[in-house]
Amino acid sequence: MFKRILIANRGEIALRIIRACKEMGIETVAIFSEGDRGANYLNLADQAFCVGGPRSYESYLKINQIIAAAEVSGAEAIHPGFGFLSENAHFNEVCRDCNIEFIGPTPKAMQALGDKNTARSLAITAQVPVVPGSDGLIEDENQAIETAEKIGYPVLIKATAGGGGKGMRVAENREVLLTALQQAKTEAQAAFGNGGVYLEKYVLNPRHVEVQIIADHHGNVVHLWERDCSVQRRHQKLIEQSPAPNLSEKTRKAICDAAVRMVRAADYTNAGTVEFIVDPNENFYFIEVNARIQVEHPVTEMVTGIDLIQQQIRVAAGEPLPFTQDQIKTHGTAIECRINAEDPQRGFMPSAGKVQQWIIPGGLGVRFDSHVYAGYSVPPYYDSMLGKLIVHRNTREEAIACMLRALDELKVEGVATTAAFQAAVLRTPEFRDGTIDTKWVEREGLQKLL
Ligand code: MV4
Repeated sequence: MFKRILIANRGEIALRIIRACKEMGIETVAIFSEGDRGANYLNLADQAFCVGGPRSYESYLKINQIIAAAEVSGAEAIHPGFGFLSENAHFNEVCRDCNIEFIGPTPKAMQALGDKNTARSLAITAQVPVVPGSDGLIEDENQAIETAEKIGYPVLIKATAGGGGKGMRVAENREVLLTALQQAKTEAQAAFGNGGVYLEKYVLNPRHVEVQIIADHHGNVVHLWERDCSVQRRHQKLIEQSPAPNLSEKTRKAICDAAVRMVRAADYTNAGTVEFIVDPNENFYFIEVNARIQVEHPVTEMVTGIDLIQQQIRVAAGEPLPFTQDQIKTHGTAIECRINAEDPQRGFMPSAGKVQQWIIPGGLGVRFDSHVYAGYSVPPYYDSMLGKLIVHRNTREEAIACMLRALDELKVEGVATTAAFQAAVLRTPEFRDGTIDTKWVEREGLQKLL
């Protein structure tokens, strides 16, 4: 087992990893930018190194600075968290070349799954359902037209180097297809240095259901059931929950088994999430694999009782998984609200500044993962998430009531937060009935909710 782990991240996920390490008796090395100097969570690490200026490209993305901190501190492994370098196969490779264990998949698996068309091909070989679409990348206009005619409009043009909603364009009909195709390729080339695109039939109003998996280096792959992340705005998830409401046991099991097949086909190890979309008839389709721990991992931790960060560390240290698939049961319902420093009354505009008052909720089944405290200044350089409010109760009704009470108990002065918006969503019959799809927030119009 590792004696010392460097955490190549900041904020609440850095604190989360510090907590996991402390319980395992592993020393922690934190890194921070000038924008995070003095943040309280840094005091919980055994060592902390400033790796550069406040902007991400000056610090949290500076591979040489991070590797230097790992070498100076004697860290044997690096946990990348999410965002930043967490899915950067080059960083993954540099760590391993420097004899530092990267807590995550191999560079090869990360690279393969980072290319969305390659991932789609892997899904097909693993007999995982994909959306009807092109057979590989679109090489010329005729192929695009023939494919679109075959699968039917509207079609989605997707950048193979994109993902997470980046590099996607809808083409409603033949007239707009070719211009949309050219625009998508140009944008992808500019944004990702790779203009490769593929086509898929556009599945209307899908739900977003993702499956948590973890795989060790001994051939064991297990799923930790699913999360529904359909309450989102412009690809920003706002509320996540497990189990997915309104999903038959049959489909639930089929999606989770498909996720395991996908991970095996990709020769993937450590924690990852296989993302699907589910249409109104419960047909589900593979979309992409997120080769990292995700923001919403606590939802799965609450219903399974498994500490995912600790399992990641054990897998990276070469240990076999301590459980088999039939030992992983879920209990109750968990719901997470991402509390962002954004103002829903002003188009979710980021609201940086000093947190004057910070009173967080408690009580049965309430968890709040956050690095924030009264007097903390929210830096404007990074994403706006202040923390995650997670509740876990025996039934979905109790979990909704508990989340509403907890959101009302949260008192933040000094920055605006999304809490009131999430409370409004939780009060709707659609949320209670589990009929919200990924377009609902935009369709409903935010103002109506507030
Ligand atoms: C789709 C889709 C509908 N049809 N693919 C791609 C990135 C991933 N995170 C979600 N993606 C989607 N892929 C097909 N063939 C719907 C989504 C999707 C989505 C698309 C646009 C805006 C918001 C969305 C939220 C969740 C899923």
